[in-house]
Amino acid sequence: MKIAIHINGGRPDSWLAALPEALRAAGLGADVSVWAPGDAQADFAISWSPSPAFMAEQAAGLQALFSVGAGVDHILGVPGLPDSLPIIRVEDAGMGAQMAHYVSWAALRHLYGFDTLQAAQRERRWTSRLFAEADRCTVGVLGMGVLGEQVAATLDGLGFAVRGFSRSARDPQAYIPGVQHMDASHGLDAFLDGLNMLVLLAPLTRETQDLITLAVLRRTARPSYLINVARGALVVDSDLLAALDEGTLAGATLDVFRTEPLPESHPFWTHPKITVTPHISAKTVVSTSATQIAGKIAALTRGEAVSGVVDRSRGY
Ligand code: NDP
Ligand code: OXD
Repeated sequence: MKIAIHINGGRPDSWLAALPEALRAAGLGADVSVWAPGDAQADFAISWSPSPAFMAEQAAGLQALFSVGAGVDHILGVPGLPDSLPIIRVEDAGMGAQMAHYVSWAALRHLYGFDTLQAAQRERRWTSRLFAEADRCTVGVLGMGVLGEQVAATLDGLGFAVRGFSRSARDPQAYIPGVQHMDASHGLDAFLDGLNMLVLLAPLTRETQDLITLAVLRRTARPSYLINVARGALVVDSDLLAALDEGTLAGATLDVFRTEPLPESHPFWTHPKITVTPHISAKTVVSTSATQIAGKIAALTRGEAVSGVVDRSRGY
């Protein structure tokens, strides 16, 4: 079996170190190498943002293409991707806990007004503030998938009032206790109504691209707070700035952007109400992801079905 690693624009070293051992542990012997143009056909590939050249040479002969991330928008738009090629994404593998920590940090920081307190410290000003009441702060998680559910459960554990939204319905009897779930049948407006914080954790698809407009933000409580850990293109940048300027939003913590790295001239860098982090809210943990991928390759070679296969019609 031949496995190609193709981390376009990134470093493949850690995958090259972890994958052979993970495959051995799954009972597979394989020739694992970093793809170079002209290489022999691989059976499986592991990739981030595959290049059109890779697609042209390898895609048609692959049994499956594994995304090293939870999102797959970096693969779906690449020219030359065959319709029939299964794309399989990383599911959690250590990202859920990181995401829960990051969102909790951003939510608590806003709830307690830590930025204001820090500014006061710089001026040696003793500032008293109202007690922060998490249970009176409603946080909405848009995208209740593998990561969103962990974020919602963690926020619930911290005492926030939590609401989640996804495309499909959930069984209310069997859902995360304390978390109110809504879906497309309730409508997005019902989910947004009265939210004090909005967390974006839905994939970038035809449906979610440019979903977060000024009109959408105005449906939340005024002022609310935005935390985007999904993809930058869910949000219309100019509408986000307008929402901050008019007081619809008190602030935003943004980990993802339309163009990454965020261009030096972008207004988000210097906006006093925006916190920018460089797409670090949940990094792929290579060791656990390699184990997960190796397990799925072993299952596929036995003819078994695996989870995490992207539904091309939905786009995630
Ligand atoms: P999942 O596929 O498990 O979950 C996606 C969720 O979004 C599902 O609940 C899905 O609904 C919901 N959803 C899809 N379309 C819509 C829509 N139009 N409106 C409302 N909800 C929708 O993905 P993960 O939880 O694993 O990952 C989510 C995203 O997080 C990734 O796609 C990626 O973009 C981003 N990410 C960012 C990282 C970072 O470092 N910033 C790291 C990792 C991921 P349903 O349940 O009904 O299918
Ligand atoms: C991912 C990411 O999709 O890191 O996993 O953004």
